[in-house]
Amino acid sequence: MDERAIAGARKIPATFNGSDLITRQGQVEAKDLLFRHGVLHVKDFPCDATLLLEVARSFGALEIVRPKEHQLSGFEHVRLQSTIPGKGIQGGGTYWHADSPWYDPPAAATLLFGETAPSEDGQTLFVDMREFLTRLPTNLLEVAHAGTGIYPCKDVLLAEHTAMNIYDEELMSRMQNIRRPLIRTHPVTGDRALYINEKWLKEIVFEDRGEQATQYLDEIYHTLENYDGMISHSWTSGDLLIWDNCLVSHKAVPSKVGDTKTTWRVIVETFSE
Ligand SMILES: O=C(O)CCC(=O)C(=O)O
Ligand SMILES: [Fe+2]
Repeated sequence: MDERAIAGARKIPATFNGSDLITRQGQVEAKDLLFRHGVLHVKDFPCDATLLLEVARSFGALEIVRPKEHQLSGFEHVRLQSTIPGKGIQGGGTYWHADSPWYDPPAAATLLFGETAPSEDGQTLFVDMREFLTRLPTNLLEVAHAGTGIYPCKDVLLAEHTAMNIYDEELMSRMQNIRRPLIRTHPVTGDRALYINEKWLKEIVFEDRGEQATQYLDEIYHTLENYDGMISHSWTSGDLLIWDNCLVSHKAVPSKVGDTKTTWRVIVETFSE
C-alpha cells in the first residue's frame, strides 16, 4: 500500500497472516485488529470460496448476493466482480462509499479477494473516517454533528433497475428509504466516524432548523479527495482485504481499458458477539 500517512494517524491497513485466519484464536485477533485499524490486508490467501466464507462467517452474519446473476457459481454469499463483460458485476464502487448502506443498521464489514489483479491502476483507496471526522474544518464539523443524512435507497435502486430493465423482488424488499445521523457509532467499539456515501446519500437536512443542504456534501467529498491520510491499495492476486464499513470509506480507481481485475466480495451484515 502506498500511504500518504499523516503524523499521529492510525496506520491502515494492518497486515495479517492468512493461515491464522482459520484458527479461533486468529479470528479473534483479526477482529480486534480490524476494529483498531479499519482495514486488514492478508497476502496469498488461497483461491478458495469455501475458505473465504469460513473466514467471513467468523466476523458475523453474511448477506446473500442479489441479483443472482452476480453470485459466484455455487456460492450465494459471494459476489463475482470483474472487468470482463458477463463475468459477475462489472466494475463499480468508483465513488466514496461504505458498502450496503440500505440496512438499518448498515452493513458491518466487507471481504474482498483479488482473484486476478490488474497490472496497473484499479487500486482501492481508503480513508479512516474516525480520523477524518476529527480533522474536518469547523464548518463541516458543525454540519457533521447537526445534520441528518437522507438515503432514498429504495427510490435510487428502483430508478437504476428500471433503466436497466431489471426487477429483483428479493433485493427490492431489502431496500429502505432511510435517514440517519452523519456520524455513525461503531456497534462494537463505540468509535464515532463520519458515515457518507457519494451514491446513496442524496442530501443533508438539519431537522431542528427545517433546512436542507446538498452543497455540504460536495465540500465533504472534495475534502476527502484531497485528504493526506488516504491510502491506496495496489492489488496482487491472492490479496484479501477486509474492511470495517463503519470505520473506513473506500473507492475503486477504474482499471485501464483491457486490463483484467476480478474480485470476490462477501458482505458481513452484522458482527457476531
Ligand atoms: O474493486 C474495488 O477496488 C472495490 C470495489 C468496491 O467498492 C467493492 O467491492 O465494494
Ligand atoms: Fe464498495
